[in-house]
Amino acid sequence: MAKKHVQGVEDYKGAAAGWGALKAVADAVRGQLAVVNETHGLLTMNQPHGFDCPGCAWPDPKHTSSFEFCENGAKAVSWEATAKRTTPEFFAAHTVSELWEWHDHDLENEGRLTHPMAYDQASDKYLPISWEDAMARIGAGLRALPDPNMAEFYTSGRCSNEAAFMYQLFVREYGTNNFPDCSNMCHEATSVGLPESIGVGKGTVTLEDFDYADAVFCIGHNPGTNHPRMLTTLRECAKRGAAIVSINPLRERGLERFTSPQHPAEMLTLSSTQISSTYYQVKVGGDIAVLKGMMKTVVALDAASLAQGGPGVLDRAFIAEHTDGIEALLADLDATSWEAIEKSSGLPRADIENLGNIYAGAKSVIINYGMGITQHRHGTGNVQQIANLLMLRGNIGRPGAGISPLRGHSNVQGDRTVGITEVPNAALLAGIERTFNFKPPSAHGHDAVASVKAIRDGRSKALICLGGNLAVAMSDPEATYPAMRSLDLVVHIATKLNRSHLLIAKESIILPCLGRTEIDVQATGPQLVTVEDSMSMVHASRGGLKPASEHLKSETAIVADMAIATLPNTKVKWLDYVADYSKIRDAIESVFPAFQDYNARIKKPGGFRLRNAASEREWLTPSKKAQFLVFSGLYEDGPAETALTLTTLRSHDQYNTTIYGMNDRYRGITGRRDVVFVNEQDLARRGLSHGDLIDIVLDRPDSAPRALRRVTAVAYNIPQGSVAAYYPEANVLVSLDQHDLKSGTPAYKSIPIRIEASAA
Ligand SMILES: Nc1nc2c(c(=O)[nH]1)N[C@H]1C(S)=C(S)[C@@H](COP(=O)(O)OP(=O)(O)OC[C@H]3O[C@@H](n4cnc5c(=O)[nH]c(N)nc54)[C@H](O)[C@@H]3O)O[C@H]1N2
Ligand SMILES: Nc1nc2c(c(=O)[nH]1)N[C@H]1C(S)=C(S)[C@@H](COP(=O)(O)OP(=O)(O)OC[C@H]3O[C@@H](n4cnc5c(=O)[nH]c(N)nc54)[C@H](O)[C@@H]3O)O[C@H]1N2
Ligand SMILES: [Mo]
Repeated sequence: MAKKHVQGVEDYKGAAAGWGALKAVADAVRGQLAVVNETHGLLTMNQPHGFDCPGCAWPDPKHTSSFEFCENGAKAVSWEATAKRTTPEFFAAHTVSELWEWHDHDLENEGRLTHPMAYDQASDKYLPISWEDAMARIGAGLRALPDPNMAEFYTSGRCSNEAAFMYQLFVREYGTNNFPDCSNMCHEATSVGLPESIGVGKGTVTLEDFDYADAVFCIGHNPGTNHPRMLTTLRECAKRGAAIVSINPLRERGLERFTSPQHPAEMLTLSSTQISSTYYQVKVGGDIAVLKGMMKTVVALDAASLAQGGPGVLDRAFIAEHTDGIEALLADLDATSWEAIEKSSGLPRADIENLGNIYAGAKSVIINYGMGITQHRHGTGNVQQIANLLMLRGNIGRPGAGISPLRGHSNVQGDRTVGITEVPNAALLAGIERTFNFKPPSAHGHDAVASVKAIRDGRSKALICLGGNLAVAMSDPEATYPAMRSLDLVVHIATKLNRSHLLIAKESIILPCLGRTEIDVQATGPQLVTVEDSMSMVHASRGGLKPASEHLKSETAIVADMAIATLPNTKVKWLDYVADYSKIRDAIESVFPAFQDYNARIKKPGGFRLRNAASEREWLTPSKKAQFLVFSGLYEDGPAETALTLTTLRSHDQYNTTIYGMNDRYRGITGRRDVVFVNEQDLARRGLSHGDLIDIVLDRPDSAPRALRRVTAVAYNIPQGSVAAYYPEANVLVSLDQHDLKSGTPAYKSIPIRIEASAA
């Protein structure tokens, strides 16, 4: 039977990228950029002397000789380098109550913020304010708090190492470790899980390792949309004959087929490269089961090989010399039945054994993963099972092998490296004291969820946001929005207007900053900044465009001004650092010796790699060995047989809470986001069908009723029991208490739900 036609819903038949992507870029650029900027902006992206793309944290190839084309990078750049402006006249024309009714896309689409603004209650409008006044109010507000731990300092992962370092220094001298950051909602399960397993909280591979891998696994990430430059790497792996295996509830087009814009032959002949050689659609939340099943298969293959007098399949030398805990892992695998694995993963045993065979048959394996792994109630457990699987065959710390978490924001990893953390270690604290002569606080601070709870409960009264859109990114708007409105002071350092800025506190201030594409001139001349990608490469980024407004300041300068305004007896020579960012890098090097010769090493195109002990098989765990860590049981998100689990996704036309447009090309959605992807049989079983208006209702007896109402059901190729909807709309269904038990990462991808027809 032909599917009923639903407005804006079609099957997408093409490969990823190709001409469709070129057209999308042309549209994006035409919509935003000043014509003069067009070529300059895009051509200097990810070049040795240009700026780092604010899109994603996938590394740049060593010798970037020509413009590396990426549709979503181009969208990110044109969104920042837009010719549109959100001026004081704009704010004069619209009350905050009126703007609150606008769509998130329309708020940001007004363009770049141009002036510092402060909220005026009498008119319900943001009015211009001088930088001096803004800083005086911020300083007074922060000094007025009885305890520095009553302020929260959020960081979104776009800011440079230099700005992030200055920020954490200011906040620690002020006296708190309350550093909620976007990483807490993203790869915290990695930052918490991997140190326990392998002693470092970062990926162990480099881009070169992909040249030597025999099998590359992609679990729970969507590179065609979120890390498009990765497709070039995967394409090369596929061409070379490496196995590429995807484990994902959805058949994401970028993981299936890719037409490379870098390769004219493919473009002109309308051909494409098949990416994944094997693709299994796991149930949402079924990854621990798949990983345990794969490990069971490897162990069984090992026994069979030994029985036939073969060498075995486990890397016994690696396990003996480098690891602890194999016995407990083997016992757990033994105790886990195939029946339970099949039920929890939604995959037949034969498929999982096939995955195990591919894994065991490959000499060197890389496993990539993203939010499909981390944003679960057991995200840390997920991450640690991936590490276990790799360790069984010594796939960590040698060429062509390793673990590869795909980080989110372009500098989220660097921000962490230079001190944005709510749990400072002794080395960081000692480094600050040694370098700056004050004693930073050592008590653990708040992560993102804890900060919102503290605000909700009135324990925190001020919030400073270095970028981002915390209230919309965070779970539970029903709790988060009123919490934000109860604050005494909110400051947003931002490039564009977003909904978080409209959650008005007693005092609300917006400070407009330079973006990465823009020239940053300080007292000693134009400055460069540095960033760290997903693979620990640190390199320089220099903006080339004229700033969007003459009133903008750099994030680094804004942080310094806040510090000066807040800390009358500061020990730090803030203005010297702002005048010359190379001095900030010297200070970073003094606090973190891993940045040895920082200023010299970033002169080299491509920069340098921060040492990663695990990739050299040095294990910074208490026992000095890598740890096999048991996750007991099989994690099933859904409480009952008939229950559904909702995962939340990014569309192809968004950057987190930034909605560029209403299309999701590869999933066949045009002009709308109010859809939910459901298996056809799950619909039928409930008397529903493709195109019906439905409500998604949280199915947790211990939680207040929550629902996302009147969304259109799309019958979609997704396993039974699994449902998908867009982030951030679906955040109404996630309570602040639904998060990974170990890392606090909100469980945005394991939401127990029911679906029902909407009331007429
Ligand atoms: N253009 C663009 N680029 C971006 C971003 C963006 O929004 N737009 N965001 C940036 C940021 S901050 C981040 S963190 C990254 C995010 O990059 P991704 O990790 O790719 O992000 P998601 O869209 O959340 O996609 C998660 C993928 O996991 C799958 N998935 C969902 N649930 C499960 C599950 O239970 N198991 C498995 N195995 N898979 C599952 C989904 O089908 C989807 O393919 O991208 C970064 N880059
Ligand atoms: N349901 C659900 N929720 C999620 C997720 C999910 O998958 N599902 N993903 C989570 C993840 S992985 C993340 S990382 C968070 C994202 O959370 P955030 O990082 O807080 O959100 P963004 O949408 O990236 O922030 C966008 C805003 O950043 C500002 N901005 C842009 N560029 C710059 C700049 O250069 N400097 C400054 N100062 N500001 C700038 C603009 O004002 C823009 O409006 O959301 C999380 N929330
Ligand atoms: Mo992220």
